[in-house]
Amino acid sequence: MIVPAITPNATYDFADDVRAGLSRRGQKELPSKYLYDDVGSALFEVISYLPEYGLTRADERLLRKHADEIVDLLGGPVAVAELGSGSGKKTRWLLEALCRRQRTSYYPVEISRSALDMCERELRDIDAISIVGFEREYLDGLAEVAAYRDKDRRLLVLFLGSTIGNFDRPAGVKFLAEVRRILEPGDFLLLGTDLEKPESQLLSAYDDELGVTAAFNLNLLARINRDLGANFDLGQFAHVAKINSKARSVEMHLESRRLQRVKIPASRVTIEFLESETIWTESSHKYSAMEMLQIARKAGFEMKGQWIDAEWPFAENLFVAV
Ligand code: AVJ
Repeated sequence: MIVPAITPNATYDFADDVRAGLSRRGQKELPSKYLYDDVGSALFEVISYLPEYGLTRADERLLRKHADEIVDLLGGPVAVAELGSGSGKKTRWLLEALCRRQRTSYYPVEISRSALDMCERELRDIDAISIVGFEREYLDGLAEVAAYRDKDRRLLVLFLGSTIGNFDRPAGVKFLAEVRRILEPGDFLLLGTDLEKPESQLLSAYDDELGVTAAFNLNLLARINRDLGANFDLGQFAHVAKINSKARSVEMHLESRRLQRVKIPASRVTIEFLESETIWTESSHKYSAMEMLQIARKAGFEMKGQWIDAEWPFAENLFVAV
């Protein structure tokens, strides 16, 4: 079952956000959430299989290996809400471990309808599960789940795949504090965070040999062409991955290969790009295992457990709301 989006025409927000991001003086930028239309979500799925990009596989290995231990730490029945379910593939391990003990409700919260459909198809065969998907922004969806919560069950919120890394550090803490405000003391947050690693490894993870990440990034311009009637010439933009050492992040940009003008009718603007000027499309922040303790505390949680993958530095952090 899926609770559909309330806003029937999200195209207007997209047009406004594109105008705002590309009209900025200084660094042009586009919100990374728009990378995930149907094409973008499918391309990200491919990225997760690339040898250079170990993040998703590390996340899944940890969940598979430690599912029972994580469930033990919860100490009783929970309802599960997941922010950004994606395909639902890696969540299976945790849901199976929970459902072996008792009937469990699973509420994926996703802005992508196709991702919700995919995740429902992927997981509906699990015994003793009931799935209700919410086609919502993360915090709106979570607030809705919380409003209908069963008072004698804790809520377990999943925020996997290091999606938190798309926020800069202060905004990440603020987001987690907002999650915390929707929760009750004793509720849980399982947070996946990609850990710091050598620059060369990060650069190949975000600029792979096959060019899938380049396609994923360029698809944002293709999407603006499709949805907003723009005339971006994709051959005139190059995918670039850069390390930001100060922010401890990897950034993706789209770099204009020459001076050019692009018309975006639905946003009612024409944008000029200088040669080599970039559009900043995403940041992926990298963390130290230790700093997750402070992040938990700043956001109103306490660290209950942490698991780290040996092959690809990545941490699964179990927080409890205080
Ligand atoms: C899904 C946001 C975690 O930042 O690593 C993959 C997205 N971008 N390759 C990430 C992404 C380029 C990914 N997240």
